[in-house]
Amino acid sequence: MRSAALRRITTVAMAATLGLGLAACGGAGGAQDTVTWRLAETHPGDYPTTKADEWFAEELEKRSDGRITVDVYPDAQLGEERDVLEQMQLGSVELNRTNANLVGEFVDSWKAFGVPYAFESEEHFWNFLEGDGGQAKLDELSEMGAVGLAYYDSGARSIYSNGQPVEEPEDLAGRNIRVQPGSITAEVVRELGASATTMDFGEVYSSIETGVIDGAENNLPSYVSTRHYEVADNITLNEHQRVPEVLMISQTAMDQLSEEDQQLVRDVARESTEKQRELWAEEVEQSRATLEEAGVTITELDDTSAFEEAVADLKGRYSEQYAEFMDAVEAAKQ
Ligand code: GTR
Repeated sequence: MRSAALRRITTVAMAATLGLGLAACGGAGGAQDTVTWRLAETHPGDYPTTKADEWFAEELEKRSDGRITVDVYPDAQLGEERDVLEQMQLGSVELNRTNANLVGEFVDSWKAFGVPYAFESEEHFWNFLEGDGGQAKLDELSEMGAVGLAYYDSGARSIYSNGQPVEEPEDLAGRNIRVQPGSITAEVVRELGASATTMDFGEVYSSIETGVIDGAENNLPSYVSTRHYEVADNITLNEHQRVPEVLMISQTAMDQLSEEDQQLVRDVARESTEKQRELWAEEVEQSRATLEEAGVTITELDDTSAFEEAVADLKGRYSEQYAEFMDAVEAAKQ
């Protein structure tokens, strides 16, 4: 495992080097003839989000007759998600696929995605994302100089750890659970009864292995692809949050294109959602099979009410703070 400090230095150096290549060819002012962009992805090449990024890149290159080239950098090659969000603002990364929880540090209203048990089901979640509520959230990304292009599925997040299986919130007492930077999940985890440590994704495996933390929370595909199940072998499907993945582009990059090409970028991104959702559904099934084969304890709950009750006050507070979001979530129930 690379150390955090080393990773950061590598990231900065890489960003600086890549930054030199920023000036795309093309005429002075206005739309450029051709552009080459970088797309940052934290997951490995065979993960559903990465495959959707690749699909987006290939389709865009084809349909723009080569005017738009997107190079996908998987495996956090351009840095951890939080660092990439900063690099986007500095102009050294053009496109980014990130999890909505991370965005909260840059656009406060995006913390709303972390409200626990906001969505009743996958159907409700997608109804929201594909409706006016979802579009309004994408529009809010202008606050960080970005254009929201599309959502990808990320299922529901659940808690995993080593030690005895967790059947009720009380069982979480004394466990230290890693959460993503920028989100309200630390508070959610604390209300559930555990302690919480904020940490970059790439540091989680070694931190569980060395006992710095006891576990983390995520969806099944991430739990499997990171191999966290090797060091934290029980997961409880308490599903405290449904947090989408988002594909975004910096406004500066978008402004390099003609109106038509901007529309093409939007269209192809939207279409890539369909692709990603298909891949996602397959991946969830495969992940489950991998976990069962590995002997991981998957604790299914008859209902999540004990967990929901534990976070009810917090949910009430944040629902008031993000009332507009929660109204749109409510409206998406039909
Ligand atoms: C995953 C998400 C990643 C990353 C990760 C994390 O579900 O796809 O982008 O945010 O969670 O927990 O850091």
